[in-house]
Amino acid sequence: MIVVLAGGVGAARFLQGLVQIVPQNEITVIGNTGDDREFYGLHVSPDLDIVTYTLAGVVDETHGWGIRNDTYNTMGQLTQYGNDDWFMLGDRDLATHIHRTNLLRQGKTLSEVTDDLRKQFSLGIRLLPMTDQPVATHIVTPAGQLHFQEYMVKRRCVDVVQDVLFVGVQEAQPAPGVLDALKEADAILLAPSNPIVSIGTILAVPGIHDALHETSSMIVAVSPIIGGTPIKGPADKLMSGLGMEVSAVGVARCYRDFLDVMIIDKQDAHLVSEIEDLGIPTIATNTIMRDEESKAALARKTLEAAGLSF
Ligand code: FO1
Repeated sequence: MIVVLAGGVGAARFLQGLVQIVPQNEITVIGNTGDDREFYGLHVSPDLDIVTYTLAGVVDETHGWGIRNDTYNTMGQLTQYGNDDWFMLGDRDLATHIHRTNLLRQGKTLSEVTDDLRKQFSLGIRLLPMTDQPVATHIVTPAGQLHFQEYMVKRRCVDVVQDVLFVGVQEAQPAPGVLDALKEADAILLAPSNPIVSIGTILAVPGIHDALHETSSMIVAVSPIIGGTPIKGPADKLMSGLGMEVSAVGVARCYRDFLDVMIIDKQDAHLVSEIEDLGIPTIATNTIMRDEESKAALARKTLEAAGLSF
């Protein structure tokens, strides 16, 4: 079994490569739920949905989230009633959130609902939320403590980042299957996702970091930072706000106490020796996932780095 720790868009694209090489029933994805938030009383799980929609081939590729060719009639009506429109939920996407919320209110866990949605989209992978308990990523800024979606989507990352908090994480437990998956994996891959608010959130769930430290599986990470800039999202602002170096070296430092191999982009080949000085063997290759071929090539390289061949 290949286990992938995943955030949103970068992880979903990486997984599109992985499923070209590894049968879906040999892949377990552990997804970040720190971005989850209620909108209009509905439970929205952006990172789980991005993975599901992308692998199902229905994602809106221009955004990286939501459903392709969705309409926004409900949103339009809601704004006429005076509601906020900073978080755009398409009509078909809303059906996912209504369905999820309905099942949660009936007493199902987020793991059960996520599995139901995975089946609805005919995916063969196993998709586990990092936890079934509520955890919310908050960004501490001079303007106050903001939910991650408020910081990123509503305020477009303009606020200075002073700290990042995972509210509720101390009371959270890994979702059923998460620790066993990490223990029994043939390889554990950290997708090119934000090391603070995607992978970092997963690592903050009590027990997960220790499981990575203790597992005998090879652990390989792909840097989401290329040439000092994230491919997508605010990783640079979050890392610099927390006093970290915004580079593949900074990413490697986040994972240094359990990582076996680091994959960085070939543009950052000059950083290989610096990362290897941390005790982490490092491979420089193309990590820009432009098309299906480059996604598959990156997945293959990552599996090879874990000592696996398919
Ligand atoms: N991101 C935006 O920048 N603007 C949006 O209006 C927006 C809506 C949205 C709706 C559903 C969903 O699952 C994701 C959505 N996202 C939106 C993306 C999302 O907030 C972030 O990309 C993730 O949280 C980070 O992985």
